[in-house]
Parts: sequence; C-alpha cells; structure tokens
Amino acid sequence: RTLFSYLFLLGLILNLPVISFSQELIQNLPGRETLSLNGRWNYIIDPYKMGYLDYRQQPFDQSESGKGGFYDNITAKEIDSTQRVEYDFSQSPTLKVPGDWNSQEERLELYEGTLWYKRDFHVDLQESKRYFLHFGAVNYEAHVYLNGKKLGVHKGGFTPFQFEVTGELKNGKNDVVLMVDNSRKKDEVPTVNTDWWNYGGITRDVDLIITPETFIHDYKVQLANNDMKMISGFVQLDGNQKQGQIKVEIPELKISKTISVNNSGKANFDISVKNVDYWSPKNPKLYEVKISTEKDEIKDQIGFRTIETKGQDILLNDNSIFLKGISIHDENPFVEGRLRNEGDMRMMLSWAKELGCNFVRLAHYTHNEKMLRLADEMGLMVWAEIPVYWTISWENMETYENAENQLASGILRDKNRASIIIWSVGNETPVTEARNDFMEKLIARARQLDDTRLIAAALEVETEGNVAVVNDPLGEKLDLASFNEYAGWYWGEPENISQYTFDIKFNKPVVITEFGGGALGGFHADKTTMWSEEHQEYLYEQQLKMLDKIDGLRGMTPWILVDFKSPRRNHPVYQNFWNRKGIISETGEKKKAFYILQDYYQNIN
Ligand code: GCB
Repeated sequence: RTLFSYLFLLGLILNLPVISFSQELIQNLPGRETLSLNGRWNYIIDPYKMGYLDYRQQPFDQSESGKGGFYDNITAKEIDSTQRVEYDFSQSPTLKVPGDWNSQEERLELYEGTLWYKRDFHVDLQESKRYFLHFGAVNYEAHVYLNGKKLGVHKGGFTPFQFEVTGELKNGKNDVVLMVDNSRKKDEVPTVNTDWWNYGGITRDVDLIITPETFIHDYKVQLANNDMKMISGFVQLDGNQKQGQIKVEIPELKISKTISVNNSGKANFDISVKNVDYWSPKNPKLYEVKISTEKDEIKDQIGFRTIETKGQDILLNDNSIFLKGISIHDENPFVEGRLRNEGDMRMMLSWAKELGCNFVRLAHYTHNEKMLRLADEMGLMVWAEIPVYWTISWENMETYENAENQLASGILRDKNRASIIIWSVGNETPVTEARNDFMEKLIARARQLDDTRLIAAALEVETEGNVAVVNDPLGEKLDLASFNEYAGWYWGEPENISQYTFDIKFNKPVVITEFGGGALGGFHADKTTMWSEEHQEYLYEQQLKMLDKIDGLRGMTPWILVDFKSPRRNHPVYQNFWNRKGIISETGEKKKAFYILQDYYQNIN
C-alpha cells in the first residue's frame, strides 16, 4: 500500500473529490518526443494561501463547484469591469523555469511558503497520441491544474512526477497552473532541519511528453547481478494493445532479440553477451540500445558494468577499485541557486575530474537526470542519495511512505545509468529502534527494486577518547562501512589528528563519506587560524595521513567540492550564509586544500 492509496481511500471516506496523484514515470525522457514548457512563467506570491483556501480555510478545489482558486485563472477569460478579482496572472511578473525562486528575486531569497505559477501553451493535438505533463522536480509540494482542473498533488522536492493529460488537453491554447509550497514541516522528507538552502519552485524542466497510444513505458537493460556475460532486463508497455512483440537491439554488440510480451504487457529477457567493452571511469563506453514495437521506438545510451563487494574490496567489473570521490550539492556557486542546465552540471563534474575523481557523491537528494547521464558519459561513478537526513519522523508511516517513494522514483528513473553504483538511504541518522526499523525497511526496499547495485548510508562515528568507533547496527545490513567523520573540525584539533584511530565493527569496504572543514577562499593566515585556507589545507593533510592507516579503506568523498548556501551559517565575515567547506570557493577559486586532495588522488591507481 502506498501513501497515495491511503490518501485515496481517505478521500473516498470523507467524500472529497477524488484527486489523481502522480503516476508511474515514463522511462527516458530525453529519448521522447516532447514539447518543452520551460521559459517564463507568471507568478504570484501567496503567503496566506489566498488562492487555495477560503476565509474558513477550506480548499476551493474541494468545494462543490471546485472553483474560486487562483487556478481558475479568471482574468484570462471574459470578465467585465464590474467583477471583483484580486489576482491576475497575466499582469504578474515572471520567473524563469527551470529555476528556484529564491535566486531570481530579492524579496524571495529567504521566502518559504506558497507561490503560484502559470503558463499558457499551445498544442496541435494529434490523432491516436497520448500526452503526459512531466515535471523534473518541484520543491516541495506541488498542486497541478490544467485548464482549471486539478490533476493532482506531488510531494518531494527532487523527484520527477507526471500526469496523463490525454483527453484533458484542448486543441490550441491551454494553461497550466501550479501552487508550490516549500514550507518546512517536521514530518516531511527532509524534515525542518537541513544544512542547505531551501530553494523553492519549479527547479527542473517541464515537458509535455507525446507518445503513441500503446508505448514503451519503462525498461531496464543492464548486466545481470554480477554476471558479466548476461544482459538482463524487461520492457513494459502501456496502452490498449499490450500484446505482440518487442525487439531489443544493440547493434554494436550484434544483438537483436525479439520477445513476446505477457498479459500485462511486460517482456522479461536475458541475453548472453560476449566481447562487451565494459563501462568504467577509464573507459566510459556507452552502447546505443534500441527498443521497438510495431508502434513505438526508443533509443538510449547504456553502459554495462558490474559492481560488488568481496570482503573489504569493491569490485568494478571484477577489478578492485578505490573510490576517489568528492561530495557535490545540486547548486551553482556563480549564478546562485540550483543547477539549471547541462552547462552548469558539466562545470561541476569537470571540476571533479580535474581533482582526479572517479567517483562523486551526489548529496543529499536525487539530482537531475541530466547529471546522471553526464556522469555516464564522463566516466564518474555515482553515490545517489535521498533526503532522509538527520532527524526524520521515524514513527510516522506517511513519512516512511514518502521516503520510500523518493527512493523508488530515483531507482525507477536512473536504473539504466551505469554510473550509479550505490543507492544511499540516508545521512547521519541517529540510532534508535524506530530509526533502525525505518532504515531497515528502506534498505530492504532498495534491494528489492535493484539487485545490481550496492546499498549504503552515511553513518556516524562515536568518539571514545582518541578512538572513533563505527558500530551503528545498520552497518550489518549495508554493503559498505561508510560514515562521516569530522576529526579536526567538529571534534578534536587538526594537530591531534595523527593520534586518532578507528574501530570499525564491520568487515566491509570502508568509505569515508564526509570529512572537511571551512575556509574562506582568499583568506590567508597561518595554519592554526580558523577560516584560513591554510587551516583547511592542514586539516586535509592530517586527515589523509590518518585515513591512510585504516584497514580496508576503499574510498572517500570529502565534504565538499564547492561552497554552498546554508541558512545555518551565520558568521557575518567568514560565512554570510555560505557553508565554507568547499575546496573551491563560491567565485570558482580553488582553495589550497583542493591541491592536497588532487595530489593524494594522483598517487592512487
Ligand atoms: C554533515 C552533513 C552535511 C553538512 C556538513 C557540515 O555532516 O552531512 O550535510 O553540510 O556536515 O558542513 O556540517
């Protein structure tokens, strides 16, 4: 049972108008025929939810007429000067989509609340086609209306969602209206407290996807679980004519396989392969894969690799590897705000390459689909994560459903990306029984959804004198002994780091998912002076010496590639709302620590 089915039942019991919630995602958006709805959208700031609730706080869209909200977009229709209307999209200012609102308008910089978006678009409806309105990500809660009618609600600021709008679209002009609310709430995922900016709005692409009546809805084409000689997967059709055959072709491997679909429109397959040029950071080989039916065809670029652990080793295509990584937020330091396009993303990943990385931790939530495709292409292995961060409401079922939904959406969307080797189910969550149950359920779900990748989480250490102990019971269930440790920053002094040792209770590959310290780019002093580049540099030198002594150390993703904005960072001189743990400053200058890490990575194979 999903959260949505519970809400659906609740809706029925309370006799509320039934809302269709967002539906199963279509695989491979870039491979589809789409009409982009990016561009300028009118917006209205609505801190009191005037456009949604009447003065008794009842939602207009659940009233008998369903009318009265801003989604009516009434001024676009014939109204005369005698009518009282207290909003008007057409005369309201615009925001760029995709893009968070905070970075586009000064009075929205710290805004957390409700904002409405509207855009008109034109469609020439085609016979026997289906249409889906797709959002790459909207932070946090989105209510979506098409031509005044509610399509549904989506929660979760970093995962894609869509609604089928076949039959709802008009030939010619249409309007889409969104109410977006980024208020922080205790029971949401993430919860109220995070160390990143709560960028609100439509932060990723909006597209109208156009498909044939019966089409290829989803597919997985990957090597089977640790079998380098078998491509295993499925194709799922959607539509009225789900019978017949599908064809999977990989021309470069001389593969062309025809499979019949079963009654539910699904075809499972196993295809033995020889002479595959395996994907790896040194050789990010992608093959063109073509999937077709009589009526539909889709192409993708897919890499083939295996990933597994053996004792304290991580094996990529059966070869032991060291994860030379760095943590990254989905944020552009130059044009403050979320990464908006491929250029921004390429800049971030190119910095990681320059640092000598073969691995990136895309913290702390699902990043843009384009980022994963770039990682595939550029040869960077990826740790992907969901915002189960710090103090989630562990005992709330809906919170769990929400977390699971975000996990599942990421896996559903990115399961064909060779770059992703690890699904992380959370970061620095405090050990309690309720939390252990919650996390264990997430781990089990992740394994059920994908048995071809590792499952991990960023755990914490407990310090006992000079010893950092890693004994979080969750470690038993995960594939890695992966944890954050802030020796020399949140505990201890950099000069004492050499005395610290680790007591790790799990015989698994050790990956340090965070360490680091803050420095203001361009501020120079001696190594004992807080916030100086020299202090951060010294901390990195000491950390690397200490970490080198860990048995089974198989990788690290220091915190973090670039400075990023955080409301928790209030020092007026050194921080000014920036988390300064970047080894690159917010103006793109490499700090001294960058070169220490670069040098360290250069000396590892
Ligand atoms: C952490 C968190 C990360 C923070 C970082 C910090 O442990 O995982 O999200 O930004 O520490 O700078 O304190």
